[in-house]
Amino acid sequence: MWTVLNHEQANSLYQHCLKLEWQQNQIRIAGKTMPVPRLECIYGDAGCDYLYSNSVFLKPLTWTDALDNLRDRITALIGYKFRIVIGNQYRSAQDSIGWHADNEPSMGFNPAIASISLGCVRKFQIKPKDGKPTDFWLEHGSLLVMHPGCQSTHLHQVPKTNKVVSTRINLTFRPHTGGKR
Ligand SMILES: O=C(O)CCC(=O)C(=O)O
Repeated sequence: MWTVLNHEQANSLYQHCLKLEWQQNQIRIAGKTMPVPRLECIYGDAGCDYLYSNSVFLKPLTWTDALDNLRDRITALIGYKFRIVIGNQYRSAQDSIGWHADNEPSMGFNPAIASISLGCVRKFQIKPKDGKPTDFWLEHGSLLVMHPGCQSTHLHQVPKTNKVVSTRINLTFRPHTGGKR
């Protein structure tokens, strides 16, 4: 994890992101439909539809200039190319994402995923599938990269917290191959 946006750049991107088209999606788990415990949005290249957990279907909106510029900047830094960005907005301590791997077939085999954090610092945990978690505190303007292979061997989450928190926004830049390996 490293800081890629200075405070001013991170503040301005955070303000931009607050105005994105956030949705309250519903997810189906073990036969029950419930609200996803965070808001989500998706921007990306035309046709890069995204389905996760076999129940949440996301259709990308056209890139905003700020998100497209950020995509180019991340690619220049780390070399990986991205076709969509999924936003997560954690409004409160109860908003979260449980243990999972980002292994949807639409991203192809062994995707690289780049994750930008904005706003309140929250704990991000990553662990080998049968191992112990490592904690990262993802700061305003930071970039975390999950390299190819990570989604096959590891799970990650942002747990609920007892701390007093304000809004956090996360942007995950992802490839999209339409299911081709
Ligand atoms: O909010 C984060 O840092 C993680 C988001 C995440 O795990 C995901 O979008 O799959």
